Amino acid sequence: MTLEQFGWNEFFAAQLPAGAAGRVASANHGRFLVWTAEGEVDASVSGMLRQNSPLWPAVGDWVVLRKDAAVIVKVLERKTKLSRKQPEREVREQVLAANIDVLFIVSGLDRDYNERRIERFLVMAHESGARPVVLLNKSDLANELGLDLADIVARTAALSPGVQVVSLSALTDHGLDVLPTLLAPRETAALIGSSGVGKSTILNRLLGDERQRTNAVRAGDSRGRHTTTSRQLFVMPGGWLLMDLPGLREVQLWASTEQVQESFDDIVGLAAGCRFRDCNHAGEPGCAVEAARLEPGRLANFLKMQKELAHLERKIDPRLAKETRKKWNAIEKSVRSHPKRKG
Ligand SMILES: Nc1nc2c(ncn2[C@@H]2O[C@H](COP(=O)(O)OP(=O)(O)OP(=O)(O)O)[C@@H](O)[C@H]2O)c(=O)[nH]1
Ligand SMILES: [Mg+2]
Ligand SMILES: [Zn+2]
Repeated sequence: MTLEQFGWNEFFAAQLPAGAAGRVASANHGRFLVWTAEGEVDASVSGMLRQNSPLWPAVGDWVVLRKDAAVIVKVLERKTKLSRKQPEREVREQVLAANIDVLFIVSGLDRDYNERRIERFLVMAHESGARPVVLLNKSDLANELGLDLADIVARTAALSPGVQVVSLSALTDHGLDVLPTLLAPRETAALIGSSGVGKSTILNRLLGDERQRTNAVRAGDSRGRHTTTSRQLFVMPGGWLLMDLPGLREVQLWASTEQVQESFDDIVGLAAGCRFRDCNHAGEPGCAVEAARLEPGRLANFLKMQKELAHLERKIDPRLAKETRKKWNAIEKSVRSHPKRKG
């Protein structure tokens, strides 16, 4: 194999004109499987890197190995990185995957389908720098569930400007052949979504091999059983790369408030017409956003993510804390008083 077959390109070559690099294909308790031109290496991380956690390798990273030793000494600058706030830690970024060109946000068309969760994944994708594509899997169940596929695809596409939505079935292979066409040769994609949506099944079908374990969802609520437990990269037929990820239980964002605005350009566009420039769209007079009568869940989710990220920004920069506290208290009060929609 050549490094190009693992996704090596000018972006990385510019950082490392000479020398041997490899790509992290999987990680397991501080051990990293690294693909090099000479073969797979089971590598550890140098003491220097160990002390400098921002440089900790993630799956998908390009790394430099010590000469004649299976030790990672350097992580190359990332083209993109998929991050979330580390659960249970106040302010720590967790890089889930590096150097992803296309992010497949997978949702099941069964009871997993949740527009608010898709909106959240879309913010995460936009922040990452990868191109998001939403995959609505299990289309074979549409009839049984009484779903109008075209309608649900259109509704999903309306969640974010320009985002592509593909309905497919990993069970019948319907729509699967579209996926490879969404990438240029040697590009890398990753599959994210909740447990049980069929990420590993999609990977297996595209690979033509049952390489990843899969598991039936619970009958009552379509929830998965967290079958995949580690992130892993695969070379696909046709020369692209695909990463399988464990189902995400919770997605706490690691992004900026601006990033939320980029994902909700309808709300930002409407906000230009609000009477007050600093309108919170939460009961102020002359609010164009509220007047537009968007789906209430969408506005509430926008405000919720803005609030969450403003909180994160304040934690990172305590000087912001005082300024914004008042504003968000007002929003919270108003959002709470909005009737919640079921779904
Ligand atoms: N009906 C139907 N079932 C599917 C489809 N794709 C996957 N499944 C089933 O959904 C269940 C969960 O699939 P997995 O591939 O294990 O899901 P996953 O997203 O990898 O789950 P985690 O690894 O737990 O995150 C399995 O029983 C699959 O057979 C599909 O298109 N239609
Ligand atoms: Mg899986
Ligand atoms: Zn407003």
